[in-house]
Amino acid sequence: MTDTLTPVLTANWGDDRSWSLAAYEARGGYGALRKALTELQPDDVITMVKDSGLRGRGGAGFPTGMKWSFIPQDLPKPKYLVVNADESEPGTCKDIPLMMASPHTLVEGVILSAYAIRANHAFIYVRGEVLHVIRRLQNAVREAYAAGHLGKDVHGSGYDLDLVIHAGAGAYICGEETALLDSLEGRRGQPRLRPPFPAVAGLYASPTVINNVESIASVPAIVANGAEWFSAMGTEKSKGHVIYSLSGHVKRPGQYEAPLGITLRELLDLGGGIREGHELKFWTPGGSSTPLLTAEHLDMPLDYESVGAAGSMLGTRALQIFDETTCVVRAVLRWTEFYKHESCGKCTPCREGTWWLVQNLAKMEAGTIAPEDGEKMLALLLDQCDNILGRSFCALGDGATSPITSSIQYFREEYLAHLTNRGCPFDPVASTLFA
Ligand code: L3W
Ligand code: SF4
Repeated sequence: MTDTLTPVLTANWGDDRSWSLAAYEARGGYGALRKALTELQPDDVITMVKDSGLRGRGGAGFPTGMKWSFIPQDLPKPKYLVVNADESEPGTCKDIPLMMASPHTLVEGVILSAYAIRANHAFIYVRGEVLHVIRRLQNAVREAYAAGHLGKDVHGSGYDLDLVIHAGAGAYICGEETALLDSLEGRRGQPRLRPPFPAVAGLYASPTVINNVESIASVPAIVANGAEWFSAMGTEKSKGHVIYSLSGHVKRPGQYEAPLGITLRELLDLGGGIREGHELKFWTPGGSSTPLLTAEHLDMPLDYESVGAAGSMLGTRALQIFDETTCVVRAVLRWTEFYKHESCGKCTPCREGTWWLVQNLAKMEAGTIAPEDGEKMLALLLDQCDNILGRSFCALGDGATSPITSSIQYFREEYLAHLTNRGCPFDPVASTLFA
């Protein structure tokens, strides 16, 4: 496994006015689009993406080319492409920097992907709070229309494409693909029952591909360099380069682009390591919806299979790093409050369950339970998680249980210490980044 960075999506982030069309084209931008329109049929692009091994970068890792091939081309309905740019998973900060630094990479990816599935309408659904990103994307779309990359008869190919930037209203649940579609249609964003999957009945009940920003932005380089170039990076089943968001108690937090299969130890070396004089206590591989891991997993390859075998999920590769000054119970309580707040309320296990989880975790964190009742409270928390996991309507409910069950697995004694100590045994100031 290589420990070197592989700047592809991030290659131009340091360029002067990297977000402008001129800077993007100066580096060969929109070359993949011209190649596709002159040399490739839509199905050729799907085959290329399939052969590359690209898997969805939004968290689930579903094979992208396979998803595109599910679109029923014989159905007499319009086809849509929707980009999920509702990045909100705690710790995840890769799509927003990508759209800020290089919006044209995404726009070119949208055009190639829409061409592949024969869609004439595409949407980028952006998280509502990030007005600066929305403006930057709108500017890129304006530039792309003016240059003939979008609109009627793109570069004389006979292919038409319109691209709309749509701002959400700041609800985490709208990152769930079917809630996103409801929101895009003007309804309250709540998950729909699947199947039918969006590939068959998505936006306006028509065949729709929904992919994450990073997945779509990966397409231009695959078309330009070929499927083999991409699949030569990564591991046997987890191919290519990805952006890891490194945050928390590290010296140089930020976005690090590297192949799938790199280890956290290697990434920490690139990020300058844990802050001086401290050591790793726990971390999330893919945001707070993925079970916590510890220092024993430092040398585990960060690919879908290895992280799954360790009992967690690679998710969005949001590596949140916590050193020994952090109270795991407080961190878990904070995440659980987030899930309770963001629960859309559609199903009982998640709506009621996250409320109960917060109540019980808060008591545990404050040490207001008798020490002899500690084991009973842990059993109750695990039982509540058991009644949410697999019984919720969507992944939000399941994800809410991950930090709780994994932290009890690894840090049971720390939970109980809150009770014998009659409160949190950690110094709240020591765990801040500036302490
Ligand atoms: C057609 C089938 N399509 C599956 C498609 C499906 C979707 C994709 C993956 O959750 C995870 C979640 C979060 N015919 C299909 C099919 N598909 N079978 O494949 O589907 P699925 O259900 O495996 O996952 P999901 O619902 O997309 C995503 C985790 O990601 N996560 C959350 C991330 C949050 C963000 C953010 O804030 N932006 O990304 C973090 O780990 O827990 O497990 O397109 O339609 N038979
Ligand atoms: Fe809504 Fe939570 Fe149920 Fe998902 S699991 S549908 S977010 S209440």
